Amino acid sequence: MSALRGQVIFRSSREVRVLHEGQVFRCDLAGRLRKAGSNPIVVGDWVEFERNENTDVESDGRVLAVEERKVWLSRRRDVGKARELILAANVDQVAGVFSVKKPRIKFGALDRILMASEYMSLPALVVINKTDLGIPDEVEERLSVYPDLGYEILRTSAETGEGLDLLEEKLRGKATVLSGPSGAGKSSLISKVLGIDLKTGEVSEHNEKGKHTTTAVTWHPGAADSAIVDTPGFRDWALWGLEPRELAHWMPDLKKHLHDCRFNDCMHREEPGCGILGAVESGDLDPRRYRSYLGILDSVLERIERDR
Ligand SMILES: Nc1nc2c(ncn2[C@@H]2O[C@H](COP(=O)(O)OP(=O)(O)O)[C@@H](O)[C@H]2O)c(=O)[nH]1
Ligand SMILES: [Mg+2]
Ligand SMILES: [Zn+2]
Repeated sequence: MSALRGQVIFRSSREVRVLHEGQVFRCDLAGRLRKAGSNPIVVGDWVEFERNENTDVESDGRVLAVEERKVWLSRRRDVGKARELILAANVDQVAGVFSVKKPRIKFGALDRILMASEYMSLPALVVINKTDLGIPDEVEERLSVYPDLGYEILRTSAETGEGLDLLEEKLRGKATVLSGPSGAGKSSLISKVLGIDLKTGEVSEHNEKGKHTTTAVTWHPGAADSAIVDTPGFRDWALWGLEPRELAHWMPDLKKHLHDCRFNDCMHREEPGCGILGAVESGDLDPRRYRSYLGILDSVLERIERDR
């Protein structure tokens, strides 16, 4: 029996669901693919699988091999020892999804998601959801730097439908991975855009972070080769794989001034002749983005120290 080709749309410790010509096959993994190790098979991977001839077994088939990944979005795992968590592979773009309130947008997390996207050369956009709750001026002001950096901002409300047509247009024909804190409205937006009914979570008053309702990454196929990948929320979006010395390279507004630094190994903190510090002083660089860089640099260095 010949092998078939399909794409992983879901995986748990027990099974992998593979989409092949519009049909979903629940597959087991060949032994060597089940072995621990980091991210042997992730949502978005293209795989070779075979169907089970034997109808007595519960699964529909078995994954034999995983094709090489072209591109993927990673962050660092929230818990346990330092490990890469690949959110999704073989996507075309990233959308950082945040809400104005409940939970309130954290720009540090947004900047990290954008940096991880730059690192993988994936285009990224910013979705600000829950516009029905109003966007404070201070948030609008902070957001205003992003379009110039190449990140389009979409303002949506899954509640009232505002901005959903434009969101749908931006997602059409592409595979997009959504990442953002729990409760921002990722699953609600996907439900609305694709006309499906995903479980969404209530955000309790005392816990602005919201409940983790989406517990596994899921690839939702849409019309015409489009797909939206839902991912679980996070406590703290931590970067994976980016070298501390190169962090500024992944922030386009900082990168612009790198060639002005006197020293090659400048970390842009208080080194003399730093082009980035100079740009902050002359007003060519948004001081909040610079402070965000410093915060991210600190946390990356701190984690390296802790992992030692
Ligand atoms: N007011 C308001 N609430 C929303 C909106 N979108 C989602 N929610 C609510 O926010 C909560 C979290 O939504 P969910 O889609 O589960 O967020 P996720 O964790 O990012 O997937 C749910 O109670 C939703 O009903 C919105 O645009 N406006
Ligand atoms: Mg969700
Ligand atoms: Zn510098």
